[in-house]
Amino acid sequence: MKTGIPKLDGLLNGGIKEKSSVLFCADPGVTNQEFAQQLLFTCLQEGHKGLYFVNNKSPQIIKKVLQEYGWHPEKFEKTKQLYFIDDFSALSAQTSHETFIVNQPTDFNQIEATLLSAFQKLKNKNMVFIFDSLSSLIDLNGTDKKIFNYLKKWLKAAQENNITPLFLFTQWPYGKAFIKNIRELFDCIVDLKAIERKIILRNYFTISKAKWLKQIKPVEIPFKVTKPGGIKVYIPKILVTGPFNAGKTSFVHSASIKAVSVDRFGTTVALDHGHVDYHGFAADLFGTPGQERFDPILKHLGGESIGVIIVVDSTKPEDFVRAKHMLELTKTTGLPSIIVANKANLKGALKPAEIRSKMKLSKEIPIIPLVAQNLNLVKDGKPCQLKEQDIQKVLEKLFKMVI
Ligand SMILES: Nc1nc2c(ncn2[C@@H]2O[C@H](COP(=O)(O)OP(=O)(O)OP(=O)(O)O)[C@@H](O)[C@H]2O)c(=O)[nH]1
Ligand SMILES: [Mg+2]
Repeated sequence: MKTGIPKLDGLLNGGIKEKSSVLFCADPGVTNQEFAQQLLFTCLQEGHKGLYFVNNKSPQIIKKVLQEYGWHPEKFEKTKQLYFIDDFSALSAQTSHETFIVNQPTDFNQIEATLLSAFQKLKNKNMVFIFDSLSSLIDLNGTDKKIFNYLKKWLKAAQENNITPLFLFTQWPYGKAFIKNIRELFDCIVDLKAIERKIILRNYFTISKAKWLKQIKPVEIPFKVTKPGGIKVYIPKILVTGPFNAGKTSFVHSASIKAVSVDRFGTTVALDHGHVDYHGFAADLFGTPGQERFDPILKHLGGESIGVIIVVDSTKPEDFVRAKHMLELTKTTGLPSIIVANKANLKGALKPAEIRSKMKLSKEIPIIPLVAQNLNLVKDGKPCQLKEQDIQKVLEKLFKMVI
C-alpha cells in the first residue's frame, strides 16, 4: 500500500505490505502523525477504507489539521470510506458525533470492544487503521505488562480482518526493555529522528525493520512537513551558479513553485531564491549572480549547500573556466553537482560530450542540455521559461545524487 511519500515507497519496495503492522516511531519533538495520515489519504484516494483511532485530541481537531494539509476527511466520510473512533471526548465529558465512541477512554477492555466491533463492521480489503497514539495510551495507563497482551490481540484482529494497522509511537523514556518489546511487536518500523545540536537541526526518517524485505538500505532521509502537502523529502539548500547571463535566474524560476530574484537591468545583483516542490521532494534553490563584480558575496551564498547546479551557456566555451572558478569561490567543489548546458538549441551550441572534454569533467558529473520552452518568448535581458521535461530531468538526477 503506497505511503504517498515516493522515496519511502521506493525504500519499502513499493510500499507497505498489506496487513503488515507498522510502527511510526518518533523521537520526542519529531512528528509522526503526518506519516500515517499521508498514507491513509493516499489509500483513501485509491478507493480503500480508513479507520482513525484517536485518544489525545478530539476527532474534530484532527479533521481541521487534515484539512490544512489539503486532505479532505469530510469528503471520505461522506463516501463512507473514513470513520473515526473517538477515545478522547469522554475524558472531558464532551459529546461526540463519531460512529465509534469509547465511553471510558482509559479502560483497555472498552477500547478493545470498540476496536473489534469497528473492525468487524468495516472489514474490507486493504483497510488502513491508524492508532493515534500508542504513547498516549501508555501515558494514561503506565508501562504495565498487560499492554503487550492487548496490543498482540489488536494486531492479530487487524490482520484477521484484512486491515493494515499503523501505530504512532513517540519514544519517551519508557525504559529500554519496554521500548524494545514494543518494537518487537511490529512487522515494520519507520524511525523518525532528529539531528540535534542543542536545538533540532533537521528531521529524518529511516527504516529499521520491514519483514517483507530481504535487505534494508541504511539510509537517513531528511524530511519536512508542509501545509498543504504533507511530508516531503527535504533538501534545504541547492546552489545554482555559473557565468554571467548563462540562465541561472531562468532556471530557478522555471524549476520553482515560488521564486524571487534581486535583479537590476536584467542581471542578478544579489541572489535568486526559489522553492521547488516536485515528486515528493521539497528543496530550496539559491541562485548566485554571474558578474565578477559580485564575487565577494559568492562564498556566503554557497555556505551549507548540499548540491550544486552549474548553469553554462552551451554557445560560450570561453566562459567554462569561469564556471569552474565559481565552484571554488562558492566553496562547493566536490559536492554532488550537475551541469546544465543551457541554450542548447542555439546556433553554435556545443554537445554535452564536447562540454565535458573542454571542462575536463569526470564522468560522474552529469551534463544535461536545456532549452527555452518557447524561443519566440525569449527577450533580451529578461529571464525566460525553460523546458519543463528538461528541468525535471535535472531535479530528479540531483535529488537522487544528494539523497
Ligand atoms: N535563447 C535562449 N535564451 C535563453 C535561454 N535561457 C536563458 N536565456 C536568456 O538568457 C538571458 C539571461 O538569462 P538569466 O536567466 O537572467 O541568466 P543569469 O545566469 O541569471 O544571468 P546573471 O544573473 O546576470 O548572471 C535572458 O535574456 C534569457 O532570456 C535559452 O535556453 N535559450
Ligand atoms: Mg541571474
